[in-house]
Amino acid sequence: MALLPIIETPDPRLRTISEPVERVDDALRALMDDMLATMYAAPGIGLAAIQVAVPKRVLVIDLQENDVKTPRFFVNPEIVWESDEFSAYKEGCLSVPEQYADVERPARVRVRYLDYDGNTREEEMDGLLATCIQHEMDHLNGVLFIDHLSKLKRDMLLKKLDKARRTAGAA
Ligand code: GNR
Ligand code: NI
Repeated sequence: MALLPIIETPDPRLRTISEPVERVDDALRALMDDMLATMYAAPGIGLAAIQVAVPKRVLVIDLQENDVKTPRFFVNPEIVWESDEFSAYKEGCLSVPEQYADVERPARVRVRYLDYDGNTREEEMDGLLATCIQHEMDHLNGVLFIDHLSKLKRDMLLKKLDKARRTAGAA
């Protein structure tokens, strides 16, 4: 297993539309294992392949509730249903480090995907899992959580990020 470098905004590769996976094979499973290790090390609760500069429709999630590891792997995920009801969650992103803002998304979604073994599955999700998979699926389409904010809020957040980076550089 290897830890992979996570790319950060404004890296233009984060704007890539990732390509569907043709088959779930050992090479793809090796990528998913490396993504999971990278996500745990970050630490984060989700990671899309494009965040490690691989433009494939693959993502990993582990909410680690009660400190219990429950890795989940999603290949070619599609939202087949979403609730009319929305919920807001304070989101962050490993590619927009240490910046947080409220984002509203459908509270529940039903997702079709291929699992670690390449089997088709469908699952309804709510709560943080629903928020997280929508955040990760946005990455597959080149979208970041800051794109859901008003221009004013986005610009303020990016300015704070810039300032944090400059402060870190001076230290
Ligand atoms: O670690 C992460 N935490 C998080 C918190 C709220 C909503 C979404 C996330 S995903 C993020 C990791 C990440 O950047 N995934 O793309
Ligand atoms: Ni993210």
